[in-house]
Amino acid sequence: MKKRLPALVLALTLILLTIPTAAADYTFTDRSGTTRTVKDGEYSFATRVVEFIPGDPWTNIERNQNPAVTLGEPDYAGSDSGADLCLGAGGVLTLEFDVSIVDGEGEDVYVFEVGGQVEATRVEVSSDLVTWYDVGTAKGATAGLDISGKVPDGGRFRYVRLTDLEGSHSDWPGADIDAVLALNSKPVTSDWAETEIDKAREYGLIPDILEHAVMDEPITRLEFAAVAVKTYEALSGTAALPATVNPFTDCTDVEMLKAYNLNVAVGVSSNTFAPDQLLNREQAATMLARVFKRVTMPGWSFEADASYPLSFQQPAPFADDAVISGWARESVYFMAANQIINGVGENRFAPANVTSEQEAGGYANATREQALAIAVRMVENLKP
Ligand SMILES: [Ca+2]
Ligand SMILES: [Ca+2]
Repeated sequence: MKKRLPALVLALTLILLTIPTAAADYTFTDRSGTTRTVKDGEYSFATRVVEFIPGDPWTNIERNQNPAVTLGEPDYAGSDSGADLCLGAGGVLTLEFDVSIVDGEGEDVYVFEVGGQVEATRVEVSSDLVTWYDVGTAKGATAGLDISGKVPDGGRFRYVRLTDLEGSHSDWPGADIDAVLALNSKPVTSDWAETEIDKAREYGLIPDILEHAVMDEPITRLEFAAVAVKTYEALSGTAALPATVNPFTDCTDVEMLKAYNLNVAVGVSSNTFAPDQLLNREQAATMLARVFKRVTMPGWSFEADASYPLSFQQPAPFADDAVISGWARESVYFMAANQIINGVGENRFAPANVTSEQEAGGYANATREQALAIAVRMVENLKP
Protein backbone atom coordinates (compact mmCIF):
# COMPACT_ATOMS: atom_id res chain seq x y z
CA MET A 1 0.00 0.00 0.00
CA LYS A 2 2.71 2.40 1.04
CA LYS A 3 4.64 1.53 -2.05
CA ARG A 4 1.72 2.35 -4.30
CA LEU A 5 1.17 5.80 -2.85
CA PRO A 6 3.97 7.59 -4.71
CA ALA A 7 2.66 6.15 -7.98
CA LEU A 8 -0.80 7.47 -7.17
CA VAL A 9 0.57 10.88 -6.25
CA LEU A 10 2.57 10.90 -9.46
CA ALA A 11 -0.49 9.96 -11.50
CA LEU A 12 -2.55 12.73 -9.89
CA THR A 13 0.26 15.21 -10.41
CA LEU A 14 0.47 14.26 -14.06
CA ILE A 15 -3.29 14.66 -14.46
CA LEU A 16 -3.12 18.10 -12.83
CA LEU A 17 -0.13 19.08 -14.97
CA THR A 18 -1.85 18.09 -18.16
CA ILE A 19 -5.06 20.05 -17.52
CA PRO A 20 -4.60 22.98 -19.88
CA THR A 21 -5.21 26.49 -18.53
CA ALA A 22 -7.11 27.28 -21.74
CA ALA A 23 -8.03 25.01 -24.62
CA ALA A 24 -5.16 25.99 -26.89
CA ASP A 25 -2.41 26.76 -24.36
CA TYR A 26 0.38 24.27 -23.75
CA THR A 27 1.94 23.69 -20.33
CA PHE A 28 5.06 21.64 -19.67
CA THR A 29 7.85 21.24 -17.15
CA ASP A 30 11.25 22.10 -18.58
CA ARG A 31 14.61 20.42 -17.93
CA SER A 32 15.28 22.61 -14.89
CA GLY A 33 11.89 21.71 -13.35
CA THR A 34 10.17 25.01 -14.14
CA THR A 35 6.55 24.88 -15.29
CA ARG A 36 6.00 26.88 -18.44
CA THR A 37 2.83 27.77 -20.28
CA VAL A 38 2.89 28.78 -23.93
CA LYS A 39 -0.16 30.76 -25.06
CA ASP A 40 -1.80 28.97 -28.00
CA GLY A 41 1.07 26.49 -27.70
CA GLU A 42 -1.07 23.70 -29.16
CA TYR A 43 -0.50 25.37 -32.55
CA SER A 44 3.18 26.09 -32.00
CA PHE A 45 4.74 22.67 -32.58
CA ALA A 46 6.42 21.60 -35.82
CA THR A 47 3.91 20.50 -38.46
CA ARG A 48 5.98 19.16 -41.36
CA VAL A 49 9.31 17.44 -41.93
CA VAL A 50 11.08 19.36 -44.69
CA GLU A 51 14.10 17.05 -44.79
CA PHE A 52 15.86 14.47 -42.67
CA ILE A 53 19.37 13.26 -43.32
CA PRO A 54 20.27 10.49 -40.85
CA GLY A 55 23.74 10.60 -39.34
CA ASP A 56 26.35 7.88 -39.60
CA PRO A 57 26.30 5.74 -37.57
CA TRP A 58 22.54 5.71 -37.16
CA THR A 59 20.26 3.51 -35.11
CA ASN A 60 19.07 0.09 -36.25
CA ILE A 61 15.93 0.44 -34.16
CA GLU A 62 13.16 1.05 -36.65
CA ARG A 63 10.70 2.81 -34.33
CA ASN A 64 13.28 5.59 -33.83
CA GLN A 65 13.94 6.11 -37.56
CA ASN A 66 10.76 7.96 -38.49
CA PRO A 67 11.23 11.77 -38.59
CA ALA A 68 7.43 12.36 -38.47
CA VAL A 69 7.39 11.42 -34.77
CA THR A 70 8.96 14.82 -34.04
CA LEU A 71 5.80 16.62 -35.22
CA GLY A 72 3.17 17.83 -32.78
CA GLU A 73 3.30 17.73 -29.00
CA PRO A 74 5.92 15.66 -27.16
CA ASP A 75 4.67 12.16 -26.43
CA TYR A 76 7.69 10.28 -25.10
CA ALA A 77 6.69 7.52 -22.68
CA GLY A 78 9.81 5.42 -22.36
CA SER A 79 12.25 4.03 -24.91
CA ASP A 80 9.62 1.63 -26.28
CA SER A 81 7.20 4.41 -27.19
CA GLY A 82 8.70 5.22 -30.59
CA ALA A 83 7.97 8.89 -29.84
CA ASP A 84 11.44 10.15 -30.67
CA LEU A 85 13.70 10.28 -33.71
CA CYS A 86 17.31 9.21 -33.42
CA LEU A 87 19.32 11.78 -35.43
CA GLY A 88 22.40 9.61 -35.72
CA ALA A 89 25.94 11.04 -35.49
CA GLY A 90 25.83 14.35 -37.39
CA GLY A 91 22.22 13.80 -38.51
CA VAL A 92 20.23 16.83 -39.72
CA LEU A 93 16.49 17.39 -39.24
CA THR A 94 14.69 20.35 -40.85
CA LEU A 95 11.17 21.14 -39.60
CA GLU A 96 8.44 23.51 -40.75
CA PHE A 97 5.98 25.29 -38.45
CA ASP A 98 2.55 26.79 -39.09
CA VAL A 99 3.68 29.77 -37.04
CA SER A 100 6.70 32.05 -37.36
CA ILE A 101 9.16 31.99 -34.47
CA VAL A 102 9.95 35.52 -33.32
CA ASP A 103 12.21 37.04 -30.69
CA GLY A 104 9.99 37.54 -27.65
CA GLU A 105 10.71 37.62 -23.94
CA GLY A 106 13.31 35.06 -22.89
CA GLU A 107 13.75 31.82 -24.80
CA ASP A 108 12.00 31.51 -28.16
CA VAL A 109 12.36 27.88 -29.24
CA TYR A 110 12.41 24.69 -27.18
CA VAL A 111 13.80 21.29 -28.19
CA PHE A 112 12.27 18.25 -26.49
CA GLU A 113 15.16 15.80 -26.43
CA VAL A 114 14.64 12.51 -24.61
CA GLY A 115 16.97 10.58 -22.37
CA GLY A 116 18.92 11.64 -19.31
CA GLN A 117 21.06 14.34 -20.91
CA VAL A 118 20.33 16.58 -23.86
CA GLU A 119 22.92 15.55 -26.40
CA ALA A 120 24.45 18.56 -28.11
CA THR A 121 22.37 19.74 -31.06
CA ARG A 122 23.01 22.84 -33.14
CA VAL A 123 19.77 24.82 -33.56
CA GLU A 124 19.30 27.11 -36.55
CA VAL A 125 16.29 29.09 -37.79
CA SER A 126 15.33 30.31 -41.26
CA SER A 127 12.50 32.11 -43.02
CA ASP A 128 13.25 30.76 -46.49
CA LEU A 129 15.29 27.54 -46.12
CA VAL A 130 18.18 29.39 -47.76
CA THR A 131 19.59 31.72 -45.13
CA TRP A 132 20.10 30.04 -41.75
CA TYR A 133 20.86 31.69 -38.40
CA ASP A 134 22.68 29.68 -35.75
CA VAL A 135 20.84 30.42 -32.50
CA GLY A 136 22.86 28.19 -30.22
CA THR A 137 23.30 24.66 -28.96
CA ALA A 138 20.73 22.63 -27.09
CA LYS A 139 22.82 20.68 -24.57
CA GLY A 140 22.76 19.41 -20.99
CA ALA A 141 19.91 21.08 -19.14
CA THR A 142 19.56 23.71 -21.86
CA ALA A 143 16.80 22.85 -24.26
CA GLY A 144 15.38 26.35 -24.75
CA LEU A 145 17.15 28.94 -26.89
CA ASP A 146 16.86 32.73 -27.05
CA ILE A 147 17.26 33.95 -30.64
CA SER A 148 17.81 37.55 -29.49
CA GLY A 149 20.97 39.05 -30.99
CA LYS A 150 21.44 36.03 -33.24
CA VAL A 151 18.91 36.96 -35.92
CA PRO A 152 18.04 40.24 -37.68
CA ASP A 153 15.65 42.45 -35.65
CA GLY A 154 11.98 41.74 -36.37
CA GLY A 155 12.80 38.47 -38.14
CA ARG A 156 10.15 35.76 -38.46
CA PHE A 157 11.26 32.15 -38.86
CA ARG A 158 9.10 29.29 -40.02
CA TYR A 159 11.87 26.69 -40.19
CA VAL A 160 14.11 25.08 -37.60
CA ARG A 161 17.13 22.90 -38.41
CA LEU A 162 18.67 20.59 -35.82
CA THR A 163 22.13 19.13 -36.37
CA ASP A 164 23.59 16.52 -34.05
CA LEU A 165 26.99 17.62 -32.78
CA GLU A 166 27.89 14.81 -30.44
CA GLY A 167 27.15 11.50 -32.10
CA SER A 168 27.59 9.53 -28.88
CA HIS A 169 28.06 5.85 -29.58
CA SER A 170 25.22 3.73 -28.27
CA ASP A 171 22.24 1.95 -29.80
CA TRP A 172 20.95 5.46 -30.51
CA PRO A 173 23.87 7.56 -31.80
CA GLY A 174 23.28 11.30 -31.59
CA ALA A 175 20.40 13.29 -30.19
CA ASP A 176 16.92 11.80 -29.78
CA ILE A 177 14.26 14.35 -30.67
CA ASP A 178 10.65 14.05 -29.49
CA ALA A 179 9.26 17.49 -30.46
CA VAL A 180 10.17 21.12 -31.10
CA LEU A 181 8.09 24.04 -29.77
CA ALA A 182 8.00 27.72 -30.74
CA LEU A 183 7.84 29.58 -27.40
CA ASN A 184 7.34 32.99 -29.02
CA SER A 185 5.56 33.13 -32.35
CA LYS A 186 3.32 35.08 -34.72
CA PRO A 187 1.12 33.96 -37.61
CA VAL A 188 2.90 33.15 -40.87
CA THR A 189 2.35 36.16 -43.16
CA SER A 190 4.07 37.85 -46.06
CA ASP A 191 6.09 40.92 -45.01
CA TRP A 192 3.58 43.35 -46.58
CA ALA A 193 0.65 41.78 -44.71
CA GLU A 194 1.98 42.04 -41.15
CA THR A 195 0.33 45.37 -40.35
CA GLU A 196 -2.85 44.37 -42.21
CA ILE A 197 -3.20 41.22 -40.10
CA ASP A 198 -2.65 43.26 -36.94
CA LYS A 199 -5.40 45.67 -38.05
CA ALA A 200 -7.70 42.80 -38.99
CA ARG A 201 -7.31 41.48 -35.45
CA GLU A 202 -7.91 44.93 -33.99
CA TYR A 203 -11.13 45.35 -36.06
CA GLY A 204 -12.34 41.85 -35.15
CA LEU A 205 -12.20 40.59 -38.74
CA ILE A 206 -10.36 37.30 -38.21
CA PRO A 207 -12.89 34.46 -38.01
CA ASP A 208 -12.21 31.41 -35.83
CA ILE A 209 -11.45 29.30 -38.89
CA LEU A 210 -8.45 31.54 -39.68
CA GLU A 211 -7.08 31.85 -36.15
CA HIS A 212 -3.74 30.00 -36.26
CA ALA A 213 -3.91 29.65 -40.07
CA VAL A 214 -0.94 30.15 -42.39
CA MET A 215 -1.91 33.50 -43.87
CA ASP A 216 0.02 33.44 -47.15
CA GLU A 217 -1.83 30.39 -48.43
CA PRO A 218 -4.93 30.49 -50.70
CA ILE A 219 -8.29 31.08 -49.06
CA THR A 220 -11.22 28.69 -49.49
CA ARG A 221 -14.83 29.62 -50.16
CA LEU A 222 -15.79 28.67 -46.62
CA GLU A 223 -12.99 30.69 -45.04
CA PHE A 224 -13.84 33.68 -47.19
CA ALA A 225 -17.54 33.42 -46.33
CA ALA A 226 -16.50 33.63 -42.66
CA VAL A 227 -14.39 36.75 -43.40
CA ALA A 228 -17.37 38.25 -45.26
CA VAL A 229 -19.58 37.69 -42.20
CA LYS A 230 -17.03 39.42 -39.95
CA THR A 231 -16.80 42.30 -42.44
CA TYR A 232 -20.59 42.63 -42.47
CA GLU A 233 -20.68 42.67 -38.67
CA ALA A 234 -17.93 45.30 -38.48
CA LEU A 235 -19.57 47.55 -41.11
CA SER A 236 -23.13 47.22 -39.81
CA GLY A 237 -22.51 46.88 -36.09
CA THR A 238 -25.02 44.01 -36.17
CA ALA A 239 -24.47 40.34 -35.36
CA ALA A 240 -25.26 38.07 -38.33
CA LEU A 241 -27.68 35.19 -37.76
CA PRO A 242 -27.40 31.75 -39.35
CA ALA A 243 -30.02 30.46 -41.78
CA THR A 244 -32.36 28.01 -40.05
CA VAL A 245 -32.68 25.80 -43.12
CA ASN A 246 -29.45 24.58 -44.73
CA PRO A 247 -29.91 23.71 -48.42
CA PHE A 248 -26.36 22.37 -48.77
CA THR A 249 -25.35 18.75 -48.39
CA ASP A 250 -21.58 19.39 -48.30
CA CYS A 251 -21.25 22.00 -45.53
CA THR A 252 -22.86 22.64 -42.14
CA ASP A 253 -20.55 25.39 -40.90
CA VAL A 254 -22.39 28.07 -38.93
CA GLU A 255 -20.43 30.95 -40.52
CA MET A 256 -21.41 29.66 -43.97
CA LEU A 257 -25.04 29.63 -42.78
CA LYS A 258 -24.69 33.25 -41.67
CA ALA A 259 -23.15 34.29 -45.01
CA TYR A 260 -25.90 32.42 -46.84
CA ASN A 261 -28.61 33.99 -44.69
CA LEU A 262 -27.17 37.43 -45.52
CA ASN A 263 -27.26 36.52 -49.25
CA VAL A 264 -23.55 37.36 -49.26
CA ALA A 265 -22.44 33.82 -50.17
CA VAL A 266 -24.45 31.52 -52.39
CA GLY A 267 -23.87 27.92 -53.38
CA VAL A 268 -22.17 26.68 -56.53
CA SER A 269 -25.40 24.72 -57.16
CA SER A 270 -28.75 24.50 -55.41
CA ASN A 271 -27.44 21.95 -52.89
CA THR A 272 -23.64 22.30 -52.88
CA PHE A 273 -21.53 25.03 -51.32
CA ALA A 274 -18.05 23.68 -52.26
CA PRO A 275 -16.52 24.86 -48.95
CA ASP A 276 -12.97 23.77 -49.82
CA GLN A 277 -12.86 25.23 -53.31
CA LEU A 278 -10.31 28.05 -53.61
CA LEU A 279 -11.60 31.53 -54.24
CA ASN A 280 -10.37 33.76 -57.05
CA ARG A 281 -10.06 37.54 -56.96
CA GLU A 282 -13.25 38.33 -58.88
CA GLN A 283 -15.25 36.04 -56.59
CA ALA A 284 -13.73 37.84 -53.60
CA ALA A 285 -14.66 41.24 -55.06
CA THR A 286 -18.21 40.05 -55.72
CA MET A 287 -18.80 38.57 -52.28
CA LEU A 288 -17.58 41.72 -50.56
CA ALA A 289 -19.58 44.02 -52.87
CA ARG A 290 -22.62 42.06 -51.68
CA VAL A 291 -21.58 42.74 -48.09
CA PHE A 292 -21.48 46.45 -48.90
CA LYS A 293 -24.91 46.33 -50.57
CA ARG A 294 -26.38 44.35 -47.70
CA VAL A 295 -25.14 46.95 -45.22
CA THR A 296 -26.02 50.11 -47.16
CA MET A 297 -29.04 49.24 -49.35
CA PRO A 298 -32.22 48.36 -47.47
CA GLY A 299 -34.20 45.76 -49.39
CA TRP A 300 -31.20 44.38 -51.32
CA SER A 301 -31.14 40.63 -51.88
CA PHE A 302 -29.17 38.31 -54.13
CA GLU A 303 -32.29 37.71 -56.27
CA ALA A 304 -32.97 41.43 -56.69
CA ASP A 305 -29.29 42.41 -57.16
CA ALA A 306 -29.81 43.84 -60.67
CA SER A 307 -32.12 46.51 -59.25
CA TYR A 308 -29.44 47.77 -56.87
CA PRO A 309 -26.53 49.14 -58.89
CA LEU A 310 -23.45 50.49 -57.09
CA SER A 311 -22.69 54.15 -57.60
CA PHE A 312 -19.03 54.97 -58.26
CA GLN A 313 -16.71 56.73 -60.70
CA GLN A 314 -15.83 54.11 -63.35
CA PRO A 315 -12.04 53.75 -63.41
CA ALA A 316 -10.07 53.10 -66.63
CA PRO A 317 -10.45 49.47 -67.69
CA PHE A 318 -7.87 46.92 -66.59
CA ALA A 319 -5.63 45.47 -69.28
CA ASP A 320 -7.27 42.08 -68.65
CA ASP A 321 -10.81 43.51 -68.62
CA ALA A 322 -11.84 40.94 -71.25
CA VAL A 323 -11.38 38.03 -68.81
CA ILE A 324 -13.40 39.60 -65.98
CA SER A 325 -16.68 37.64 -65.78
CA GLY A 326 -19.82 39.59 -66.61
CA TRP A 327 -21.35 38.97 -63.18
CA ALA A 328 -18.18 40.24 -61.45
CA ARG A 329 -17.49 43.39 -63.52
CA GLU A 330 -19.47 45.88 -61.42
CA SER A 331 -17.97 44.55 -58.17
CA VAL A 332 -14.40 44.50 -59.50
CA TYR A 333 -14.53 48.15 -60.66
CA PHE A 334 -16.35 49.26 -57.52
CA MET A 335 -13.58 47.72 -55.41
CA ALA A 336 -10.91 49.26 -57.66
CA ALA A 337 -12.59 52.71 -57.60
CA ASN A 338 -12.62 52.63 -53.81
CA GLN A 339 -9.02 51.37 -53.68
CA ILE A 340 -10.11 48.29 -51.78
CA ILE A 341 -8.81 45.70 -54.22
CA ASN A 342 -5.96 46.92 -56.37
CA GLY A 343 -4.49 45.43 -59.52
CA VAL A 344 -1.60 43.02 -59.49
CA GLY A 345 0.73 45.24 -61.55
CA GLU A 346 0.91 46.20 -65.23
CA ASN A 347 -2.71 47.40 -64.88
CA ARG A 348 -4.00 43.84 -64.61
CA PHE A 349 -6.64 42.74 -62.12
CA ALA A 350 -6.04 38.96 -62.32
CA PRO A 351 -9.74 38.15 -61.87
CA ALA A 352 -9.59 34.40 -62.54
CA ASN A 353 -7.19 31.69 -63.65
CA VAL A 354 -7.79 31.32 -67.37
CA THR A 355 -4.81 29.24 -68.46
CA SER A 356 -3.68 25.93 -67.00
CA GLU A 357 -0.38 27.62 -66.09
CA GLN A 358 -2.26 30.27 -64.09
CA GLU A 359 -4.34 27.56 -62.47
CA ALA A 360 -1.22 25.64 -61.43
CA GLY A 361 0.55 28.76 -60.14
CA GLY A 362 -2.55 30.10 -58.34
CA TYR A 363 -2.16 33.39 -60.28
CA ALA A 364 -5.66 34.74 -59.53
CA ASN A 365 -6.32 32.95 -56.24
CA ALA A 366 -6.93 35.21 -53.28
CA THR A 367 -4.75 34.39 -50.28
CA ARG A 368 -5.97 34.52 -46.69
CA GLU A 369 -3.89 37.61 -45.99
CA GLN A 370 -5.18 39.33 -49.15
CA ALA A 371 -8.74 38.59 -48.08
CA LEU A 372 -8.13 40.04 -44.63
CA ALA A 373 -6.35 43.09 -46.11
CA ILE A 374 -9.39 43.66 -48.34
CA ALA A 375 -11.69 43.37 -45.33
CA VAL A 376 -9.54 45.91 -43.45
CA ARG A 377 -9.80 48.41 -46.34
CA MET A 378 -13.57 47.80 -46.57
CA VAL A 379 -13.89 48.82 -42.94
CA GLU A 380 -11.51 51.78 -43.30
CA ASN A 381 -12.87 53.15 -46.60
CA LEU A 382 -16.54 52.20 -46.59
CA LYS A 383 -17.79 52.20 -43.01
CA PRO A 384 -21.06 54.15 -43.24
CA1 LIG B 1 13.86 35.98 -27.02
CA1 LIG C 1 7.20 12.79 -30.53
